[in-house]
Amino acid sequence: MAKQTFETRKGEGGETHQQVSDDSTRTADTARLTTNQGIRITDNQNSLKAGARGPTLLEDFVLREKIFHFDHERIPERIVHARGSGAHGYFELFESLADITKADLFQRPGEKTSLFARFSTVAGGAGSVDTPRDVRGFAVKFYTRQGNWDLVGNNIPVFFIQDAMKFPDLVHAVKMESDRAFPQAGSAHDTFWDFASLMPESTHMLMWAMSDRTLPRSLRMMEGFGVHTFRLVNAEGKSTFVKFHWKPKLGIQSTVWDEALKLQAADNDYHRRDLWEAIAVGNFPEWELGLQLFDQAFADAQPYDVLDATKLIPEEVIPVRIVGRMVLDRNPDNFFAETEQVAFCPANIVPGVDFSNDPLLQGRLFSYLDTQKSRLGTANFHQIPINAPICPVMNFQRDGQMQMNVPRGRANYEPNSLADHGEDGGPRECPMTGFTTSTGRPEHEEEGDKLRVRAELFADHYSHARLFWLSQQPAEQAHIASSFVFELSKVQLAQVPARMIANLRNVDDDLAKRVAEGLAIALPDKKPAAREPVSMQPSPALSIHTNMKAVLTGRKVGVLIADGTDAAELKGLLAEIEKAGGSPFLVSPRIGGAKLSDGKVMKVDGQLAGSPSQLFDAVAVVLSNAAVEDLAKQAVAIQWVMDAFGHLKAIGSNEAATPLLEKAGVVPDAGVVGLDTYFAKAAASRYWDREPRVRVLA
Ligand code: HDE
Repeated sequence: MAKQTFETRKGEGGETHQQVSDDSTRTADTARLTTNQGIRITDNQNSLKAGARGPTLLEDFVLREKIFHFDHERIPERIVHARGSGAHGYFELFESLADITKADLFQRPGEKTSLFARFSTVAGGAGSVDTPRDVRGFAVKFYTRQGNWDLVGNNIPVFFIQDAMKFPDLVHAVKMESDRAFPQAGSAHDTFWDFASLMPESTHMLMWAMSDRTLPRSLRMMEGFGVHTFRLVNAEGKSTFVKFHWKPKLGIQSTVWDEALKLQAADNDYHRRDLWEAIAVGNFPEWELGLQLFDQAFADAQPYDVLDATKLIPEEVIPVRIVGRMVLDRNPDNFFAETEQVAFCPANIVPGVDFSNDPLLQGRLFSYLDTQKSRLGTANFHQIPINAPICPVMNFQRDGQMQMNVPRGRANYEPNSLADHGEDGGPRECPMTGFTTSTGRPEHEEEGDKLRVRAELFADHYSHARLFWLSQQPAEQAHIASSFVFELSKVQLAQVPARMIANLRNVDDDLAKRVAEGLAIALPDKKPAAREPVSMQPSPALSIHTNMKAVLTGRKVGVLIADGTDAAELKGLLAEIEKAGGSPFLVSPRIGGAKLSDGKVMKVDGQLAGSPSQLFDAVAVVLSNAAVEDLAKQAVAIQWVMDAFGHLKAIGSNEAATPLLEKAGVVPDAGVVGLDTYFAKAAASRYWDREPRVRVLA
């Protein structure tokens, strides 16, 4: 960065002025403060007044412009997905998909396409916390040579509702209640469960929402899904149905509920910081793109409708074919200009990809364009750098607020014959390479009366919810049942919990009983199902625990040290953690560091009181006898170890630390280890077997 050339002086009232020297040859133009009109500013500390103590003058255009711009800094936040974090990166293709799609980005193996990805919570406002129980948005904008393609998905492969008609109701119900404006960012309240319990089609999604999927450990450790069935279309016009999947390279991982709650206190920006820091140090987050491909015959043979966004296709039935990877390798330069102004739109699609008739998707095709106009204020939002395609944008659309282009000539219509006179006649239709809508089924099969109805198979509300439940490990099932209990315990409308449990009896009676017992209410009668559920083979791919990777890569280990910590022991431990791909984070009672056994002061990354163990994937306690005597009396140190144990993390410690572990109630198990080389291996896992010993679950 260029060296700043300014001098500091005090003004008449003692205020600080940082001023460039008068010597214009020494100071670059860009180092000089100006108004938005480019007028250089002499004083950025004082408004223009009539006399030193007189009233401020309306004439002060510098002040007025500065405050005017500031007053308008905020734009309407997104009605859903308001809180998000984004990053730049690229997509790299592994194999040519020319046989199934003509989309340019899927043609040449090894080719990279730049992209911008944004992850978000759904219900909370832009300033809400990162770790509520909530679905996460997973939106990717590919800047392809054929224009922008937006894959605007979630971290859950299904959705709450089947028809776009119900989206405003769903969102009104889940967001803060309209009279009291709380809760800010969670679904554990009356209106959400009132609505959900009256909408049996939401049951499958509720199972996911109540699972640990909604408590991701990191944005880098969650899966992404396109949710709807889309189509890929090849050069011959042949179309294949597709479901899009993103698989995280670090594996899928979640936190436990108590940990997620405490993370809200520990760091409101937990996910945002984690993503930013990983990219900043070069640990680039990565996902593989996978496709589930199937044809009309497969679709017709299923007991569910592939156009119903509350259903999924088990990976064991149609395997996910990995075709490329997404790497996020650059943080935004400016949060507002990029992450806030990025305008995703499922209707942004390129030749070779096409929509299906999913009625939820069809509604989305309208909504996003409309919402961007209200958020960004102009029909020219596509010209903002983060939204601008990298290929030429050529058409006869003109004018509008904030028009950035200066089109030349008279050709703002076609057909025209201006070229006959040597004028630029503008662009023309391109039937060979332009976007063509796939015809799908033969026309006679698609035709029908105009009907406001749901398709028959959409009435199966429970088969997939049951499939999900039966595909979970026992610990995961206990988490789901307990989340239902927690959320419904916050509901004050007396009729709602029983109505919800009556629905759950269609999923699994054991689940329904556990929730009823957890709430201490009588088991209600089963709600009659609109269509009898069918049984499906459990799908292990749906379980987080089955698919977690026991690796330390991308994970953080909190290491508690204090004065007197053995220098050699600490050095060995840090080396082991780093060798295993983890990042050690040193914590001590004082941020200045700890004086180790060799007399040297070790700088640390965090103060004990400000770095609770929720922030780490595993912890190590390396103390001296003298230090442990003091720490074993301090609630903050005891809580640090106790929470790590309660959150089922590995705890490594040296012998001197034992009194602190005992005070924290740590009981030996496979995750409680010494500081030898085994610690790094132990730190890569969570200890689910410990859970019944630390909390009662439903
Ligand atoms: Fe969205 N959704 N949505 N949604 N959605 C928005 O667009 C909408 C749905 C999703 O990081 C809004 O720019 C309707 C499903 C993501 O900027 C809005 C329906 C899925 C994001 C909107 C749905 C999503 C949004 C709000 C039902 C998963 C954030 C602000 C028909 C496949 C994108 C905005 C970002 C954002 C409408 C349902 C994902 C209002 C009408 C299903 C990831 O246009």
